[in-house]
Amino acid sequence: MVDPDITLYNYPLSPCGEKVRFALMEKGLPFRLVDIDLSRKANLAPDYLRLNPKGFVPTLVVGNDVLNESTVINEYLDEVFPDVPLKAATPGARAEMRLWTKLVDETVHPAWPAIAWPILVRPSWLEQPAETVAAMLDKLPDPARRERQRRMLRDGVASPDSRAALSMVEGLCDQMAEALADRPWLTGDRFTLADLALLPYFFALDAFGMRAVFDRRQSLVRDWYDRAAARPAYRPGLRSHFAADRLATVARLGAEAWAIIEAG
Ligand SMILES: N[C@@H](CCC(=O)N[C@@H](CS)C(=O)NCC(=O)O)C(=O)O
Repeated sequence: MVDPDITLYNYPLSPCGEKVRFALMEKGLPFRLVDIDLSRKANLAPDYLRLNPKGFVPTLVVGNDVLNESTVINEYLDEVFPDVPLKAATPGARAEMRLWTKLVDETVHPAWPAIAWPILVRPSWLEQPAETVAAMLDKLPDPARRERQRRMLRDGVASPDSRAALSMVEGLCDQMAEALADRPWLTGDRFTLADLALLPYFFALDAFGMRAVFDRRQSLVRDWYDRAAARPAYRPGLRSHFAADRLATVARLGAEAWAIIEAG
């Protein structure tokens, strides 16, 4: 078979983009990776907005198909490239799988920027002139998103948004532990789009030096994460797919954020 023509527009450590990248790796599909630098708002450049009108990563281009929305993209990938299946085996388990991906889309991801943004983006914004930052904020089309970024720029992880997001992660861990009580993966014996949807958030917490958030809370979630990160698709380990200097930077920034969180 001729290799499919696949391009992923992503920003390293952005969970939605990584979710799609991990799915491509699980399926052993070759792809080109284009970095969209969110810290410089490259996602709002007119050429990129033509691919993704909401100005989000990821975008996946497969031949003539231009795809947005990570959950939709992963379902598409599983349909078009079914050789390594990533959907649960039975209708009941597939329904469960979709409840997890729905939870990620509706609850986990909307809260997530309050943890990640202060670490991944805020430091570089603080180094820029106030007018440049104001202009970047003004470009954001959604007023609620714009106001949250303003709050997080001012307060970092001390913002109420960040505290609420960490409680959300704790509740999520409890829910996952319930599901994992009698099985290795969230919907059964097979690693599915449900596990894939959550893995990037846990990887990011690990990369930020914050895995205590789930390690301390639920050993079943800790073991799930270690099992997932060691899957053959990511050999020699999930970390090896991220630039070492980027990981070192986020670990340093994460440690500073964690000290503020722990001080409460
Ligand atoms: N529902 C979308 C959400 C995508 C999304 O929120 N992407 C974030 C990165 S994880 C983004 O591009 N943010 C741009 C910004 O904050 O300006 C999906 O699942 O693809």
